[in-house]
Formats: sequence, structure tokens, C-alpha cells
Amino acid sequence: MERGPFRIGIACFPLIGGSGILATALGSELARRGHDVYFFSYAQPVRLDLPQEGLHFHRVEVAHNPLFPCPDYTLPLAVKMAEVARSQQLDLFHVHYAVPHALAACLASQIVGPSAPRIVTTLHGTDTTLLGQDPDYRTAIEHALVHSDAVTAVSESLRTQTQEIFRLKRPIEVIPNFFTPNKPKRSREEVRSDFGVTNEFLVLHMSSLRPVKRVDLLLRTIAASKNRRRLRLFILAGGPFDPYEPLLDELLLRDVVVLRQNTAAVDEYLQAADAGLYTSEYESFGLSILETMFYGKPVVAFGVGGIPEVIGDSCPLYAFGDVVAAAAGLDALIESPNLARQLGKRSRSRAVETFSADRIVPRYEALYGHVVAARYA
Ligand code: GMT
Repeated sequence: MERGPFRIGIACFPLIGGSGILATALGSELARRGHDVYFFSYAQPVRLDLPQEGLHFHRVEVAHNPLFPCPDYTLPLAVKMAEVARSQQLDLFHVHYAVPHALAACLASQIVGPSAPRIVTTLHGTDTTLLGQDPDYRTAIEHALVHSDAVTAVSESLRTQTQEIFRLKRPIEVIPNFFTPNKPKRSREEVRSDFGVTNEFLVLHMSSLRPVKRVDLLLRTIAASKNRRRLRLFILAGGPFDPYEPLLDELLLRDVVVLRQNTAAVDEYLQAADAGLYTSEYESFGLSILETMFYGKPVVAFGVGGIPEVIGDSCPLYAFGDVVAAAAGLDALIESPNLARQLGKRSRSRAVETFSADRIVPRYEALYGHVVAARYA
């Protein structure tokens, strides 16, 4: 096995989606460990702190060439990846999310030829679970997975699902996500007073608000709580909340919900919260849940997809859609600060012991070592 340091090209989405957040955190940790990391995306990833030694960012221009009827991203991405692979002699591409990143890596590798970097593809969920079922994408994803030198999935649940959808004859390694907290810029009290919250129990939900997050069930859980007068629901929204405004009024929750869109300040919000509430119908992992656990906050969630692998036995999980049971779980936390503290402590221990950078990043480094060794062999 090669030990590195490696020259790694990372392609990811730059937005607040979990795949881009994880890719950014991984790139930063790898650079800290002495590797050279080259990011490719159409914008600087939101949590990418530059300058940092060993970290480089290559912006890819989306092609609005008047010759084409539609804008194109995959080709300019592949060309940029090939150029940098040649000029920096990259050892490998680590691409997050199959479409278009793994396909661009395949094309870049063909452009570069025999000295091309190895390809590691990490699946994050919707690239398999949604796009994998879409006939317009399925064959392309399959092609990218077959032509990657290694494929990883962020949970056992996602690995199983990917194997069921694609019936691949190749191994998929499970390497879970990790999180490294950043020092919050404001105190817990400052954030709470900004929300107008004093002694209320502050329930946090952070997500893109896409349909899979089931914001309807989130609001219904809060509405079913016996303690709705004693709690506030803080939603850190990575997408538009407008579709849920009518439900907010229907459930008479307008005074209960605080909404913010400044997704750069997650650490501040996590620190200010008392618990997390996640009602997705599917998560391959649930990075926001892990972030909540790192801050020692108990989590109320449905036991779907990879969520049980993340939470383990640190907090009880509820059957999907059972908002009455989830509300009762939340009430138990509100009514017993002792229970909330205990579950929060267990959540933090599990997060630190199982999903810290020190546990996870060496597993990627080992994988890189194997694929790079195979290249030189
Ligand atoms: O679901 C999202 O909000 C974003 C999406 C992504 O690809 O960025 O999240 C997926 O990847 C995350 C990072 O691995 C996982 O923690 C999420 O569970 C997964 N979302 C789904 O599978 C629905």
C-alpha cells in the first residue's frame, strides 16, 4: 500500500447539501494531514476556508456557449480536471456524488490517458436512491460506478440499496461521514436572545427542506407536543420555506417557529439548541443529525435509512410518520432536563468515538493507498 502524501482532486457540489459539506471537511482534513488537495466546483464550497496550506480551488465555468441550446457543466468540469491532473500530476480523483462528478472523472481520465489519476467515487444517497431509478441517468451512473477504481457509500443502508438498484459485481466499501466542530462566533445566550428565546426549549432542525425532509411531519410533530407553549422550533433552512407557510398557519405554529437561512453559522445554532428534530422519510446518513450529536444534544428522529447507524442506541428512534410518538419523545426531553442531558451526553460520546475525523479520515487515506498502489503496479 502507498502511504502518500497524495495529490488529490476533489469534485463536489459547493452548496449546503451534505455531500459538499462532507467533501469540503474531508479536503481540509487531508490538507492538514499533509496531502495536496485540489477542489473542482462551479463555486467555492460554502465551508471551504481559504487560504489553507495544501488546499487549492479550481472554479469551473458553466458553459453558456451560444452554439449550445443548453448550458453545460460536465464537459468543462472534465476538461478542468484533466488539465489539473496533468499539470499537478494528481494521484487520484475523489468525486462526491456520481452525477456529474464521477462521469466527469471518467472522461478526464480518458483525456489524460495511461498516467490518469485513479478514481474514488463516494455515493451520498440521492445519486443512487433517486437518480439511480431515473432511466435518464441510471446507465450513466452505472457506467461511472463500474469504471471507478473504488466506490464508497456513507452507510451500510446506502450500500445495500445501491447493490439492490444496480446489482453491481464490485465491492462497495462503507466509510461513514464525520464532523469536526468549529468554534462558534457567538455565545449560546447571544443566539438565543437574537431568537427572542429565554427559558423555552429550543428544538433545532437543519436541512435543505427538500420534499424528502418531510417538513410537514416536522411541523405536525411540534403541533402534537403537549409542551408546544414551552418550546420553539428553530429551522435552519437551506431551501425555500414558502411551500410550508399554509401549514404553519393551519397548525397555529407561527409564534413557535424561528426561521433563518444563514447556513454558515451552524456551530452557533447547534450550541444554542436543546435538541434536534429530524423527520425525513429517507436519509442515507443524516449529517445534520451527526452535527447535532457532536454538540451533545439529544435527537428525535424516525428510524429510516442510515439514521439508526448514526444514532446507535444513544437516543430512541420512532417508526416513520408516527408524529404522536415523536412528539411524546420530545415531551419527555422537555419535561426531564435530566433525561435530555443524559441522552445528549450519550449522543456526543457516540459521535466522538465513532464519527470523528480521526476515526474516519485514515480510512479514506488507506483506501487511497490501495488504489494508488494498484495504479503503479
Ligand atoms: O439530502 C440532502 O439534504 C443533501 C444530500 C447531499 O447529497 O448533499 O444529502 C445526502 O448526503 C448526505 C451526506 O452524505 C447524507 O448525510 C444525507 O443523508 C443524504 N440525503 C439523502 O440521502 C436524502
